[in-house]
Amino acid sequence: MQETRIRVLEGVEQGPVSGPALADQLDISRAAVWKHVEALREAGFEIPGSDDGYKLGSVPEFGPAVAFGLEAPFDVIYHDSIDSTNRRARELAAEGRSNVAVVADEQTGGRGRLDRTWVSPSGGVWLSALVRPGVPAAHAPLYTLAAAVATTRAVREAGIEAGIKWPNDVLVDGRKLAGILTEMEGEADRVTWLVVGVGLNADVDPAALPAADATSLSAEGVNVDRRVLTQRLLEEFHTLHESRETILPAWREYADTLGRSVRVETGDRTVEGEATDIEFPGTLRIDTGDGVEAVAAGDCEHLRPA
Ligand code: BT5
Repeated sequence: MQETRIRVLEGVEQGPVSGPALADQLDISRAAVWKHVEALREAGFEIPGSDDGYKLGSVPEFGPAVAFGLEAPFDVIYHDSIDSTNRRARELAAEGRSNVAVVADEQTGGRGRLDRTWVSPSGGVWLSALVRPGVPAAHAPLYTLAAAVATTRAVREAGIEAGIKWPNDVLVDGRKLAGILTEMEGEADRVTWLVVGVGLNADVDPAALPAADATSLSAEGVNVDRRVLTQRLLEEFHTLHESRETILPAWREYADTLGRSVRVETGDRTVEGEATDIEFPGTLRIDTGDGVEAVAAGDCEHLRPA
């Protein structure tokens, strides 16, 4: 949402405020105030006008309203429907943008890792954060972990005991609630841009999802305000991004994988054993019984508890 429009919203939130007073306050014309108020009403904000002026009523549950009240420095670009928020964020990266969050209600071409399909019906939180962290490319996995921690915290605040499966899944009782896809461009010693995509099944019917073990917030019995959820997720992600040393300890705290018996397929080998720890920048340590193996990436299956 445009900067001035957000300031108009903040103004009417403090209301009632008259059009002329708001125009003075924001140093814009009265006609411009009126135009912004009309556009906001069209976007679903309730802004009744009375003799005392404008006053903010209800705020839409999702949509462009995600930008309103967000306490993190992301420009929010919202789409009712888009092929893939990660694809759009990559495009914005190529245009030189940074600190952007692309958010959608529905994706028609959502992607998982290794070009798998990510099913993204209307009602989800499908978002991609574009950042330029200025770290070596090898550190990129840390941002996947940060997104998993941010998602877990936002979901826990909504009342659901989610945990993290290494490296990129947020689970509720073993069922997949969210997945993360991190993409980047850069040279070995420096990431140019990083796009962290989060797919969170919010108000989605699990019957519409492909995996038998998928779940959603609504299926877990929680009716969330997707705007607040998205904001909390972005705020937590920003905080972790600013203080990287806190990412691994937080991840350990929420990890569902540590202490479990796991099987990890890396593409060229399979490693089975007990997951004992995670180390920078996101490597899983697995005790196979014959020694400890460090696995940087792969698909992880939780076997029985260790
Ligand atoms: C992931 O891949 O889990 C990463 C998902 C990232 C999606 C976000 S949405 C916003 C942004 N824009 C994009 O286009 N993508 C990102 P992976 O670990 O490879 O898991 C993919 C597998 O999860 C699929 O093969 C299915 O089995 C399963 N799956 C597909 N859609 C699902 C859903 N909505 N919920 C749970 N599981 C799903």
